[in-house]
Amino acid sequence: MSKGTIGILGLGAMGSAIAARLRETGYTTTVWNRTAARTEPHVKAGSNAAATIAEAVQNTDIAIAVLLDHAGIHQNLEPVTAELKGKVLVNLTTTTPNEARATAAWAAEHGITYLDGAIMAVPEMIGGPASLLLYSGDENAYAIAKPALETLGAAEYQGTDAGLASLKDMALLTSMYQMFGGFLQAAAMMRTAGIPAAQTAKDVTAWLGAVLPLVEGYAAVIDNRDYNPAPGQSVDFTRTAMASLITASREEGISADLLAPVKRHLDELTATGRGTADWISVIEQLTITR
Ligand code: FVH
Repeated sequence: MSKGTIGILGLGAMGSAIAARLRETGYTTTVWNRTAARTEPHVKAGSNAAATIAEAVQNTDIAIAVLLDHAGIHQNLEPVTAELKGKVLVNLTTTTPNEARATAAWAAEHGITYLDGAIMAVPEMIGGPASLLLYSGDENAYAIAKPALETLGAAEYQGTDAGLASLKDMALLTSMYQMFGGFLQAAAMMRTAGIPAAQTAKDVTAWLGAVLPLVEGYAAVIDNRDYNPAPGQSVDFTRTAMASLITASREEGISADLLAPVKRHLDELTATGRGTADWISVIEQLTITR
């Protein structure tokens, strides 16, 4: 027995994985894609294809949008506000927190029950144990869509501010890219001695695995904003260490551009008399006045 009809708007790699998973778990799916040919494999697998986005929305209880970006969302959904009125719209397109909030405000204006989402998974992971999706926005939308959304991966509701899922997504991706940047720096340094990246990958994985749990202690200090006297490594100590890393990179002919910003913040803390504070007080340098 069908559990309800879900419209999937956008059949790129991610939209296709979501449509397949919803079919597999017993949902009736209506699919729409700008390039209509992309609906064909889905129709063969049991989905209904809609010729227009309006038709896709009309025939669904819940519409899930998985387009490339925020601009595409508004370009395609604004003409179908009448069809979306009174329905649940889940937007899984990656956007910034403020873009998510803007879409939520637009949806509210048009009587659309809006939930924003962020996917912490690649298409192959959808429906698997490691798949995590973050949601924020209208609580009622979340309650209605939850059974379907839980088939895609673990579902975490962040709160009624529609920007929260995106904020967490962006924060986690930021930490990921900074970490991968660290690996690239390490691999570039080791390559100067003929050590292949495959070896450095193993070494970095072991090293980061050993030191990563330190962030929990850092978090306690940050939450108390209790940096002085330093419970851990001081600004002055870390500044010296960072200077060595920068010099070592440059001596091997490797740019230190990825390291320099942290050193600049440490320099500023020392220059303003905060050299004895814990080095993680760098976090206070990151807030810029808006
Ligand atoms: N793929 C991934 O690993 C990541 C994981 C984390 C979350 N992202 C986000 O998911 C959104 C969709 O990503 P995708 O992987 O499906 O992306 P593509 O395969 O490139 O497909 C893009 C779809 O968007 C359609 N599209 C693009 N621009 C427009 C537009 N102006 N109007 C209508 N549709 C548009 C495109 O249609 P077509 O090119 O086939 O006609 C595809 O359906 C994305 O936000 C990721 O950041 C995925």
